[in-house]
Amino acid sequence: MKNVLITGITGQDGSYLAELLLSKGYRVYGYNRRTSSQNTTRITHLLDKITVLYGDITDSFSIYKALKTAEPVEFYNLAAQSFVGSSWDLPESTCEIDGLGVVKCLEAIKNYNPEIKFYQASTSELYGKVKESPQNENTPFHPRSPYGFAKMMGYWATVNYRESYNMFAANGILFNHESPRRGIEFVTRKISYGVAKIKLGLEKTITLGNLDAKRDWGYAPEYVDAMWRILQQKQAEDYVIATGKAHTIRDFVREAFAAIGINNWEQYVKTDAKFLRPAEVHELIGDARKAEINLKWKSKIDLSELTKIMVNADIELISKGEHK
Ligand code: NAP
Ligand code: G4F
Repeated sequence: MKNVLITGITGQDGSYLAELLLSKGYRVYGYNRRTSSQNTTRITHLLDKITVLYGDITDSFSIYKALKTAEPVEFYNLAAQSFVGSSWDLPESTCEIDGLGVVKCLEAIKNYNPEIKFYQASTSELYGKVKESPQNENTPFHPRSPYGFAKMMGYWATVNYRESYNMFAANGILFNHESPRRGIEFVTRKISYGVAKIKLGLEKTITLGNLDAKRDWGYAPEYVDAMWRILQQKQAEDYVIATGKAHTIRDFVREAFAAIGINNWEQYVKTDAKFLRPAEVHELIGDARKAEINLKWKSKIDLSELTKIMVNADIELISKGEHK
């Protein structure tokens, strides 16, 4: 049986990746930071199948200890302060976690066992003010937020440890991917949750920021499969993972309301400048042809299906009286 270590196990992707790797027969170790109240809601159903180790990727020794306990063959670094919006309020800690934290993981692996394969959760936010469309593995970066420039350090650290020490270290440059497990502060979940509340008569409107931004949205369970495939290759390489289709926030809102049979969605949506960002990433669209050829990976769920999945899940959640 192969052992695997996942940082960010309590997050959206960590929970889906843990399910996938358990189904493939891995022994899963998750790395979870200490919080004052329990934050394991996304992995409650997995707690008797995985081992949770306490640690924080800003704390090198805790990473080293986790390696010693888990003895992983694969290490997926999904831990991050992942909300772009908060990164302007938390620029230093975002850099500590999303930038330096990656260096700490790589150093720990290099010193403990450089044979461990390393996956870094890189992001389309690296492209920021885009230099070409669609974006592929060779498109130059221009990050537009503390989150973006912190992740840029993580990206280049991964490339450099691969080139300098011949380690199997690879970046997945993932475009936005969503699910019913998405954090409530991200725009897709904010919309699906808001639409579900409107459907159930609990709310009258949703208040959003920039409706014109475009994103390439996929379905998270498909994207964690791409992560695994990246680490199964003969050679460590970086991959763009995306659907190849971009839609505006307005399109997402329209589809989400259509899922509950409402066409005149405009009367339910307000905008407020407090949700605008100091610098916006206006349009992201990925070219995942390299992944399609080498990894045999392609996204299947389109925007209309994605919004239905998310809105229906939120209707069920709220109806059962459960929290976001
Ligand atoms: P998420 O739901 O916000 O999960 C982030 C995880 O990181 C949580 O488990 C969180 O723990 C953990 N974490 C935060 N700070 C930590 C620290 N100092 N030490 C240890 N763990 C820490 O994010 P996600 O959507 O699953 O994304 C997973 C990764 O992919 C992130 O690195 C994100 O930046 C990247 N990414 C995401 C997308 C996307 O569209 N979802 C696209 C590209 C890249 P708590 O539960 O304690 O907060
Ligand atoms: O849902 P978002 O907050 O996601 P964003 O900024 O694209 O970042 C996500 O995807 C990245 C991959 O590209 C990940 F690396 C990152 O970790 C995260 O998962 O915002 C999407 C867009 C933005 O243009 C934002 O300005 O939606 C716009 N928006 C409009 N109204 C809003 C709102 N975003 C949020 N969060 N809340 C709003 O009310």
